[in-house]
Amino acid sequence: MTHLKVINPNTALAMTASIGRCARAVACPSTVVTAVSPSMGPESIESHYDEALAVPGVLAEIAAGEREGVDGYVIACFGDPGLDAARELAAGPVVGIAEAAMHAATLLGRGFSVVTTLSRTVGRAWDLAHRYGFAAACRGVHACDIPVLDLEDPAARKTVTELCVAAVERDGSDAVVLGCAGMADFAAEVSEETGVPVIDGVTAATKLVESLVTLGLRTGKRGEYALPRPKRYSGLLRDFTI
Ligand code: 5HY
Repeated sequence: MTHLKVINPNTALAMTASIGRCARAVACPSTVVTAVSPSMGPESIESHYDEALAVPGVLAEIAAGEREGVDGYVIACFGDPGLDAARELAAGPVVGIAEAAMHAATLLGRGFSVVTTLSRTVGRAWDLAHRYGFAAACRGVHACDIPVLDLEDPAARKTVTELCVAAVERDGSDAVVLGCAGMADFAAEVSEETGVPVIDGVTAATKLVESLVTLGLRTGKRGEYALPRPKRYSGLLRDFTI
């Protein structure tokens, strides 16, 4: 039995439930998926400030997972908040949904388009494309300008789908990456309309982490991702003392 923990770094429980359903839908029968939101953090992540304040909650869930014997983790927010710090803390593999989706997209074509939420998050998506080595493959990042928590509105699906169709035309891309965990269950519909593979990071990351665990592969602990040196943290962060 493999135990995966899918962490939605925002505190929107309806979104966490939807993320959990999507992850369980693709996980192996022998895999147990726990989907959680931290007890602290922003209700949605749409800025650098939100992202920074989401990280302590992510790390608290990783620390709890280490006590629970979790085998692998998914960070289910397209900014991949706290990914490096989470990798330092966790023994097992940790994968962010942006990272997983971009990896998958480059296995399915030469170029991909990203469709994300607010325009102000476009820069972050490009940062991650560069960080992960996919800047050349990323043909464009497009914002639908729908706030994260409004993606539940049925009209949002139509808007996102139309933007994906336009992005593929404009970018000449072979695949689409959905730029928010709140779009996790849009993929099949959007793929129908665009005629290209559409990658949702939640399911891509779930299968990637599950595969790494099955292969017995874990984060390298010899250098950068070794457990942080013990030290005191003060104030609101005193409980993060290692
Ligand atoms: C996400 N925010 O996947 C990101 C999407 C974004 O709360 N979950 C969020 O807009 O960056």
